[in-house]
Amino acid sequence: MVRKPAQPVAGPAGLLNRPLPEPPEGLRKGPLREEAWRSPLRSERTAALLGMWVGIAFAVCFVTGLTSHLIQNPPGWFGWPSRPVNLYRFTQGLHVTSGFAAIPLLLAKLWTVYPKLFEWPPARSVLHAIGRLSLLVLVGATIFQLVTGVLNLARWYTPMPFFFTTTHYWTAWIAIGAILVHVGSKLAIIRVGLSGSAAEPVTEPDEGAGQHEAPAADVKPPAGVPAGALSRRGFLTTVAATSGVVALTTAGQTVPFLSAITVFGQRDPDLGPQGLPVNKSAESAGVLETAVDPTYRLQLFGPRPQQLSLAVLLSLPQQTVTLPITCVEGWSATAEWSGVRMADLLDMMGLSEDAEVTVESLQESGLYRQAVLSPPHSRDPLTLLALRLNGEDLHIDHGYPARLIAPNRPGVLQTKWVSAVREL
Ligand code: HEM
Ligand SMILES: Nc1nc2c(c(=O)[nH]1)N[C@H]1C(S)=C(S)[C@@H](COP(=O)(O)O)O[C@H]1N2
Ligand SMILES: [Mo]
Repeated sequence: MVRKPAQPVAGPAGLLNRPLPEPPEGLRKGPLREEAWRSPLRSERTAALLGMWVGIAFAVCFVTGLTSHLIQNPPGWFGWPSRPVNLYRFTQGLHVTSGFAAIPLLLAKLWTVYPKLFEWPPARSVLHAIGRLSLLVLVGATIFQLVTGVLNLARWYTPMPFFFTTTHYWTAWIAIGAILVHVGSKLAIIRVGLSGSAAEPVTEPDEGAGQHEAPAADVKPPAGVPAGALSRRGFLTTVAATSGVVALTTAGQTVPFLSAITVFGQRDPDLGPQGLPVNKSAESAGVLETAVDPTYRLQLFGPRPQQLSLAVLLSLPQQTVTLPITCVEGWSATAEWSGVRMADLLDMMGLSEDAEVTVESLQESGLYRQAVLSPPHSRDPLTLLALRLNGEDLHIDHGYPARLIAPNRPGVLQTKWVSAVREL
């Protein structure tokens, strides 16, 4: 394919655009040979279609992940409702499921485009070199998101010498930014690729849209490709099916009727004491003794401070609600909880309807030893200081003697082994 050299332009842009000297042809060996990559599966159409699928999966991950971030770190303008009770279960289940589904899509996309690593000449101009280097950010950030997400779900924290949530959050912005820049710079090729007319592998235009060559009309595999080899449609169908199977076998950790085929979900939603999984055990939280101490008192700090023993808590009006525990890691399970309405406790403390409190744990250290509870969750009649689970006293791993359970709220904010409720 003959390329027109870039037109020289004056000024700094001209410098960036100035053609670089061609490297010696003698270096064109192995993967750098002109005919090294000839699979007809690697067309612009496959690249564009796969790119679109990866883009959709990443967009879903970004929006749902950002939602989870905002719920946990709410700025003033952000409000998260307490109903429907399963909304966060849906958004975070979708986050993890679409993230897993993106893995085969991204791998296939990288496979279709990686011969570009061996593009000749490696850099036509400084601008071209910068453009190619920027792809490192795109590929690096997207792979990083999927790898750290999977490591976190597998609870394999050791290979991550950083705090997962913060790093995953900032890299999400880099990944989404890099995707947008990439889509913007490839818009012309994407349009042709998705229009369905680009039958032949076509080399991308050097600069801008206008000079794109008309795609060849007939699809003939290039010389050397055996007849009967995987067709483009077969390739795309295989990739889509793989992605679908991964999604279905991940979603079972949160969609009950799929739980029998869970492979990638890290939790069986039915497994654990009282039929509910446990993330942080009483032992690892260091509360094995304090949680069963008979001198336990729930401390209420507000206009009317008080201390309530477990017996007193059990003598207050008890409510029973059916609510899910929804871990940020994507698993969730519904259970029946009984205990004292949080609104009743806040009234006893003399707090107004719009008061905010922190719910604190006997656990002395750790990120999730306390959580802020604000309206609408604090006043929702479904929000309980739960004392019983599925008809039994709370198991110590589920937060005995008392734990917070509120509708439509991430698991990390459902404090176990509650020791105090404090006006903020
Ligand atoms: C296999 C793929 C993925 C998995 C398993 C995964 C898993 C997770 C998990 C477990 C969390 C909750 C962290 C916490 O609250 O402690 C999370 C949060 C998040 N994820 Fe992902 N993720 C994946 C892919 C992605 C992708 C592709 C993006 C965006 C491009 C993304 C963006 C986010 C964001 C913005 C958050 C919020 C972080 C925060 O709360 O500060 N994730 N993800
Ligand atoms: N005090 C305390 N409460 C906690 C945690 C914790 O680490 N410490 N982990 C939270 C997380 S991440 C989840 S998913 C839920 C799980 O509740 P379960 O163990 O009863 O299923 O508890 C939450 N409550
Ligand atoms: Mo969790």
